[in-house]
Amino acid sequence: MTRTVSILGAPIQTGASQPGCIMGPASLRIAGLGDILTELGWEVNDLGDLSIPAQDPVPHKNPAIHDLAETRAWIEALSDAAFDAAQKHDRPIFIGGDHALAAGTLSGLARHAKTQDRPLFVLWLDAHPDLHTLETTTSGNLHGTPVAYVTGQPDFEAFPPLEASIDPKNFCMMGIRSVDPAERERIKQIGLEVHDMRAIDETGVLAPLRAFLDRVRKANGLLHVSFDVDFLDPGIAPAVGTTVPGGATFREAHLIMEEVGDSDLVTSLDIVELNPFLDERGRTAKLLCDLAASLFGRRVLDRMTRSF
Ligand code: EXY
Ligand code: MN
Ligand code: MN
Ligand code: MN
Repeated sequence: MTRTVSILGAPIQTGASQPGCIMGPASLRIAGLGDILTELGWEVNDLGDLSIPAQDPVPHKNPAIHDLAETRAWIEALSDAAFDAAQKHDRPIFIGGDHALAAGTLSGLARHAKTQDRPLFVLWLDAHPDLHTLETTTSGNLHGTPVAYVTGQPDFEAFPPLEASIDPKNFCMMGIRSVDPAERERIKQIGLEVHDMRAIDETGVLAPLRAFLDRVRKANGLLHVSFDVDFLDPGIAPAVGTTVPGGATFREAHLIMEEVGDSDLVTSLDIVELNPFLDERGRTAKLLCDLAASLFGRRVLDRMTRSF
């Protein structure tokens, strides 16, 4: 039976300080995301882009003066859209747009998981833990806050009330290498599993990833992968506004996507923070599509046979 994918664009950019993520969904479509998944045998339902109210061209530096009514509106709309997509398709893919969009996708997916009576697990691939509350953030950039929001941390009265939160212990973070003091405190306080780049240098990605996948399997969990472009080393993925040196290599990233793909546990994906304004002839967008193909079934040998 053909398995179904849906693609929903969330052209959000007010969460980031460098404008341009609004063009991310278009860039990923031009790079051929839908066609690559169709070639792999998936039935692809492109749901278009969420219509987002007019956005501030440049975010305020302090959420207290943000017009959070706009933000609240699109978080609610995206949460509903993510819930519907998860109800109707095997694997919804949400393409951004900056990482603030995860406040919408993860809250909707958490509601979906509740209807299935299954826990939701999250593999967070990012240079940053995105664990600020609206009180602790110093930049005011909302893309640094989604994990705090969906795990039910305090001070999010300006965001939609959560109908279902995600247990922090169901997160596995990989690639972390830029953490603010308030985030470091909260990681300890809530017991978030974080494999920073030093840990990955020492153990490689497979051992911690396999242990996490075993937990998901044993719990009969749903698994969401939230892929932030800045997880990758800027040398191979320059098109992101928050680059941090020393990121994941091409093969580390593909190995993670191939291993998660082999587990057949993944039920949804975010691809976020692509900023085409900073890209080089679509190079980063094409790499992201290549990585999505590894998550959805393409293996290295396919490349060899494909290249003849
Ligand atoms: N922690 C810093 C801040 O809160 O502004 C940097 C956040 C970058 C967030 C990007 C999406 O991952
Ligand atoms: Mn504003
Ligand atoms: Mn992020
Ligand atoms: Mn990041």
